[in-house]
Amino acid sequence: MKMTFRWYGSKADPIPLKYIKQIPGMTGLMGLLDKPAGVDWPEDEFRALVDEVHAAGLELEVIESVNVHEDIKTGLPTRDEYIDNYISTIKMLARNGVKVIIYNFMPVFDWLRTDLARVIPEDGSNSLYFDEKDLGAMGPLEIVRKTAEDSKGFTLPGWEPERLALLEKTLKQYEGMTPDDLRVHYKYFLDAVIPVCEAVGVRMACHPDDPAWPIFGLPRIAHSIADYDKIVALHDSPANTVCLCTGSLGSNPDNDVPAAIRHFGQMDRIGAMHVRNVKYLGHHHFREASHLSSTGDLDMYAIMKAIHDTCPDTYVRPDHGRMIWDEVGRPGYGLYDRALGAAYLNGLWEALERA
Ligand SMILES: [Mn+2]
Repeated sequence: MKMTFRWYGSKADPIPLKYIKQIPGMTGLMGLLDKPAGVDWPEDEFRALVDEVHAAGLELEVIESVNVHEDIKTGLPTRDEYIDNYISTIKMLARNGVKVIIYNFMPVFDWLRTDLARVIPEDGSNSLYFDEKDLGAMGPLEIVRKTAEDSKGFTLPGWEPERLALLEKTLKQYEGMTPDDLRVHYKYFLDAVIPVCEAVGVRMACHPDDPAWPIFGLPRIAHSIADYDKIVALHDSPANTVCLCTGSLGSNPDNDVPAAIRHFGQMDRIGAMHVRNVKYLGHHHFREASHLSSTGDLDMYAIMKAIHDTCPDTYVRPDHGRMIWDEVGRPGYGLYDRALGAAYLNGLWEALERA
């Protein structure tokens, strides 16, 4: 297991790399470049990021948010140009030491919350929160406006302004599209990129829908074991893998998260893990909890044991944390609670190693 940390780059992230390096057991980052979907990432810019990360004594083997352009997801004729750019980016990342690319194939919204800073009554910290009842009154355009207002000035992954500017047009393109239609477009994409990944030694890892059920009538195809069975079958290859995010899949109590890890771990189809805990508050109603099992509803020991038993060499990062100790930062991506989460997960791992 390689313990890693998401980092937005020195211009966009208030957390210095040396703080991340000081978290015990931290080996590297799940990094990203803030680029619009569809562009071919510039190598000089990426190389500079790699050099900066290496200079801090950390690795950069996992990259997140190489976003898939909506024209690919909706199957437009213009998709081939964007797929060519994606392939060029895969090759560039591989040349610069990247082993895993985390992405998603979600229409329009890659994650959704109704409150980015809901106070947790027990201790006064706050975390990301979702209640479908609150969403009921809001359409997609209103939730976008609210999320932007609540983001404290930070850009949020999946909520990039250029993507959202086209929201109305994009939503129209999905009208009438079924999950099967979306999978046809997905297969076209995978058939193009996975052979390239095999050739250059990179694994694609698909992040689940978050929350793990359909929203706004959009087709969503990555929120259960059955969904992922279909995804890995679209193009059967060790390079076509799952980014198993326990908090995203676990937002739906119907998903048995440790069983999902075992299932895809045994198949060698887990490219990376996001590990966090969720507290259920009702139907389609939850908040994010600290990583400690007893503060939420996921069994974090069972999750780490499933990783230990079936995919012990994978990359793990503590996913979203709460905001604690009056930290001001990007919702979900503060330093303190994620550092506590990493320490706790590393503690579980040490116990599993010694048992
Ligand atoms: Mn995640």
